Amino acid sequence: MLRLYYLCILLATVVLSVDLISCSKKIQNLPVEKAILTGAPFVPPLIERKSPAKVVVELEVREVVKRLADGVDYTFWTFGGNVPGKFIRVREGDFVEFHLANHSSSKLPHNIDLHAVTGPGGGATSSFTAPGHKSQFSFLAMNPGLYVYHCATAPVGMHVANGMYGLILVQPKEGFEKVDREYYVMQSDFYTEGAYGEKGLQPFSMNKAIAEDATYVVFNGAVGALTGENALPAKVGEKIRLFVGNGGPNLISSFHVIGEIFDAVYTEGGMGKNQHNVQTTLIPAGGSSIVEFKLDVPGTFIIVDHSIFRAFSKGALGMLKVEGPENKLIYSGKEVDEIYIESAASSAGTKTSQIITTKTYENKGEQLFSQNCAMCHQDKGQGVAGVFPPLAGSDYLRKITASNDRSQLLKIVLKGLSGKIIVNGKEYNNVMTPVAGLTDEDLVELLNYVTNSWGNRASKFTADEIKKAKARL
Ligand code: HEC
Ligand SMILES: [Cu+2]
Repeated sequence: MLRLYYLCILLATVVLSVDLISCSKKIQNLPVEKAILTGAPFVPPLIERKSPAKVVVELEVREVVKRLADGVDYTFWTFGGNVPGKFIRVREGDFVEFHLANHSSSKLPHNIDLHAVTGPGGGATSSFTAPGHKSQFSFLAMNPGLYVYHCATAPVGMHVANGMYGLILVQPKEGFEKVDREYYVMQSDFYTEGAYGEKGLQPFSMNKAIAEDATYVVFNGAVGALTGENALPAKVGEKIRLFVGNGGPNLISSFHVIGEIFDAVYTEGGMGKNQHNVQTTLIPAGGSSIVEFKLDVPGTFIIVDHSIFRAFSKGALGMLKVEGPENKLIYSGKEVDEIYIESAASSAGTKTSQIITTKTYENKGEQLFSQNCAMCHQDKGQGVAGVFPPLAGSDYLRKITASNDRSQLLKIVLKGLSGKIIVNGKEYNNVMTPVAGLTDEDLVELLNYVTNSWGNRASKFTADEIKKAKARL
């Protein structure tokens, strides 16, 4: 059987070769280069070539066990060893010779469907590759754009759900503007038997995948792949270009960067800046978008899927960390915080049915807490199970206030906190973003309120202590 199969392939190849002779003349004259492939968040360098080339792409499929979240492992099926797959960059008019290898340790055959290919299955039918084998096919990169590629071996949904997708950019032949930094960000959803955060090697849940009930929604293959130390670095004054893909398998992304406006968007990864001043761009499953923006002010800009529970409860949260001088003209930081007394005129027009009860605060500390912390830690500091740890009766907080380095608390507020922590015996593994705009006096009031409310007790912070601690951060 197998022999016959190979004979058929051989025959097909011979027939094809005759056809290829005329076309191969043209290709023979092209310069040959090996494609530079990069792992996310990195992007291969801009192609500055002015004419087509024959570009050889070598991609290896591997089935690997890796971290999906802290304490949570998953058997990912990958293009190149990581999720998302390696970024491929070619130029419009290039002749791409594609080599797909399937590592001998793989348990399954795989193939590749590149949305940049014009041809049946986008290459899938020609690239079906058993473990320990490699396939080759070629295509002409005719249409410039940012394209998703993915495995299309049955059951397709499962191969995609396990991480088999990546991006290929076909640069337009007219050239592509150089920017200061380019990054590769790809969103996708994962379906595990265990709930979000449940420890151990988690099997794929077909039922959840069919119900489109994602357990994880992440950027670049894992919770925290773009936060904390993995945040994307950049500098004030730079122009940034993000190549954003969505591997799905199910969800559509409402891609948003908090505190930025996309100066230009290449909607759905088509080649043309067709949109300007966009807040949130929609990225279909199996689709992409290119966004560009200039960085005017420093700070940590949070990258989210604005279907916001995915960001704060399922992992779809990343960070762009921008360093450089402030520009108070563009963003002032908090300028005024004072008691608001309604004028008689504005109250006069208020119908009784519209009267809103205004909360009165015991003191400044409570007000600051309510404005800066309560949305996550809740108004009595009780937290939200599994997501936001409690501050009321928190042993984690008590350990800090009882230690001789209380500056750790200030650090949490001003620098944020992420990664695994245990509070009152329960594990949290989430991201607290830094709280900005508080003066030293505010910090004294706020920290004294937090450390002396809801049963918490600690000696008072002084302005002097805060000042010294701040200087050491
Ligand atoms: C956007 C949501 C959010 C806001 C706003 C926020 N936090 Fe947090 N905070 C968190 C999360 C999430 C964690 C746990 C981080 C982790 O898992 O590593 C946390 C952890 C903490 C901890 C350590 C754990 C504990 O429970 O003792 C302290 C203390 C804390 N926050 C204080 C504050 C204070 C004070 C403010 C207001 C100035 C604040 N947080 C605002 C989300 C938030
Ligand atoms: Cu596959």
